[in-house]
Amino acid sequence: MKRLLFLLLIAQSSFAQQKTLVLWYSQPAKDWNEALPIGNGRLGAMIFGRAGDELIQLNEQTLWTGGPVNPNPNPDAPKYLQPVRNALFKDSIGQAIKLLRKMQGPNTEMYQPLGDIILKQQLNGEVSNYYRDLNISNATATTRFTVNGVEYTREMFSSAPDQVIIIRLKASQPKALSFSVGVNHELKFSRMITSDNELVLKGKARITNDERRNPKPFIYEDSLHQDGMRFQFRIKAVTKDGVVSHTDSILTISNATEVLLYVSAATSYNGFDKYPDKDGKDEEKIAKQFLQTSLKKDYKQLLDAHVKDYQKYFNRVVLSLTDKSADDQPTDKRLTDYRTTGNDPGLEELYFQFGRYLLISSSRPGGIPANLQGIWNKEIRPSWRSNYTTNINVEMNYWPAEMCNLSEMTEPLIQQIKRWAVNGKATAKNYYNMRGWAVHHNSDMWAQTNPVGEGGGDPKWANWALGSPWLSQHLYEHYRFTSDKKYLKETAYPLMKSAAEFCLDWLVEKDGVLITAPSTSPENVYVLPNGTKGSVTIASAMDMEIIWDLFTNIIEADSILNIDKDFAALLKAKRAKLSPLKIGKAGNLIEWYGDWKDEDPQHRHVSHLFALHPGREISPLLDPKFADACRKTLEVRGDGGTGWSKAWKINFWARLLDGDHAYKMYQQLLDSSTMKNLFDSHPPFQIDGNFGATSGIAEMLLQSHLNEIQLLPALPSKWKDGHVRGLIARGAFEVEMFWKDGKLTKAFITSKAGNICKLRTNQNSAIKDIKTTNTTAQLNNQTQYITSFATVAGKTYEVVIK
Ligand code: FUC
Repeated sequence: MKRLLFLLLIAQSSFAQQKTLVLWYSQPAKDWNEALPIGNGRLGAMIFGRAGDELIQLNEQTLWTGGPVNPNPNPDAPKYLQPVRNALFKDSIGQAIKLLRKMQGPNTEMYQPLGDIILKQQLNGEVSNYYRDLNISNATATTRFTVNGVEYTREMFSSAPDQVIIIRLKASQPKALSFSVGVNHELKFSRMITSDNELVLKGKARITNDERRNPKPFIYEDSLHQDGMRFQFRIKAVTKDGVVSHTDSILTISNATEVLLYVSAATSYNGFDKYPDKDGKDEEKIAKQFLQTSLKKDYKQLLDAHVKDYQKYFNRVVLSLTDKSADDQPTDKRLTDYRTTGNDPGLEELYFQFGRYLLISSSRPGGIPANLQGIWNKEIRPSWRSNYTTNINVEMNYWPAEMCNLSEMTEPLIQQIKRWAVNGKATAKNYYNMRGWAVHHNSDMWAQTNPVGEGGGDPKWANWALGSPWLSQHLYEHYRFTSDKKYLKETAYPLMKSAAEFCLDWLVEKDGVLITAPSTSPENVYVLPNGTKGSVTIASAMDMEIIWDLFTNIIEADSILNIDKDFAALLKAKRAKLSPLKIGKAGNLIEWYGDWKDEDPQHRHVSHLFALHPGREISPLLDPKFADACRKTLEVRGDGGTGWSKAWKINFWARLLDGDHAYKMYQQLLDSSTMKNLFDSHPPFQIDGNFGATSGIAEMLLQSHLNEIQLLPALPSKWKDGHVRGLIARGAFEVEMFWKDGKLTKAFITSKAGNICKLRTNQNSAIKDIKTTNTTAQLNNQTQYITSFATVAGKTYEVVIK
């Protein structure tokens, strides 16, 4: 039996270098799913890397159709709530669905592309030595090729400090570079060259995306209300030795050795409650300003500032699963090989870090949250509007943020939650005559909160009403990871309390327990014993679990803040009365109010396992009975599903402490739900799966949801030796771990807030022989914890294991 010796030492962690992590290809992108994404949170681009006819597709995060929401689009809605409940209590499911449709409102708006840049380069000969990459260690993309003995190089990045996209084109021989720059868009736009030789594209988003009511031609203006969002981007070419000329809408650069293209962009977005046209910002002024300021800097200054800014975030986490990476092979080949060999730990590291890259590139403080596609979308009618789906997808986007040391990137979500709380208060009042704030399953940049569907949506998604308690989990998690009490008191708590007020009003008592009605288990369908199929019911397990989670977080928050004893006591009483979780005949966790069958037993949503992840109500360490029921549920659900579904299953299995099954799900994701550019595929591209997988990998290595730090809780046997640095545990601890032959060999814990540290390793059977040299360390429970000890903020503690 291994003896574990815990030494409380103040020690320096070994600062292993970040690896150079690169996605690279030996041919240009054939389509968008092979193009490579760059972004600074606000400005994104997909780079195709074509030699003679380059396409760079642009996005700006705030370019959406529509404008501020109508807070009361369906004044009749409240009158249907009681009849819906009556119908549900009588098992008249069809009637309940009919009535629920009458409680729906407008659909959300859509995220829009900013436009295209087309670079046409004169190439007098065959292209050879072709190479393109995305280096996620410094967030730059390069395309390189040779024609007639001249090597051409294009480097691109999207700078957060300077708020511009920079493209540098170079030739290896003097004056061998000649190309034109054009722009294009599918929406209404104009293009021009200014007197300063700036190429400008100006456009307008549609005022409504409602294709049924407003078929083509698109509606850009609405004389009664408002006009659509204005947008523009501007391109300036700077060259020392080339000649810049132009037609009326194309820039031409001739005989240059090196050219810098500065690209700036802005929209008139001025906040979720301002009309984007009449009350909009002066997008021209903003775009010009970004351009003018960056034009004062040369390439090196811009690049240095960009890399420094990016690496400040990216380099915080290092993951090493192998010394030998197959990075001499192109990424698409590695992916194909992986599908047959199942063996490329370097690719597994790359994909994990790619999720962190995508979050840094699509969610920056001051912006709005990463949407269904982050910030990368080329369609004017994107799938699912490229909006926010709150019954899993937008939350999944933010699962890795805190654990993977990108806490700042949650700021856009927290700000958006404040907006949801504003609109959601109107929705709770106007739709249900209830307190607090309500968010339904679909939303957008304008923070829409009403049930969507326009009377025709299926209530199994459209009428799901528990967005506010789920989103509130992120408010509290931000506190749990940072220990920022001021934030908890001033920002999180009031929003959480208001969400709880909605839940209190939403709950109804039936047969001595508190239930929800209407209720769905997104977006699944049950089959009653008599064969009746339905999606709407009462008290789905997920509803109960989400409400349990919020109430528990508030009770815990109150024990920290000590400001709201009565409310905490009320929630304790209500929590005790919530319709309980049940285990079914097949040993599974029951999804519905009754032990009913699923129409599709392999349905992609596994909503009723919310309590296992991202919740904390069920754990093998708390009650193996319920954990076993979750395992059974997952076995029946199977290992398939869409990209995000597989990603969620990595997290579930990790929380069940089954590293090998978690790893199996990771392999499945790379096998069948990953595109050549490593974007997650639903299909089509959905970024949630990328983020969910990054979170799942972190959960395999470190867990802390039970207010203790579990080191390597679900390490797969395949990852025999490894090292990870920079993961964050709740309680504000930064963790570094080394392992060999599947056993933890050493760890460093840096305390950021001076909290008590409780530790558990993955060899949890052998905790008999604890020795500690530190007198303040206290052993809580020999069979449960290795140890628990007081820490000092800013100090690093070394865990020595013999
Ligand atoms: C939910 C999921 C779908 C898709 C959509 C964006 O409705 O059920 O699979 O991910 O969100």
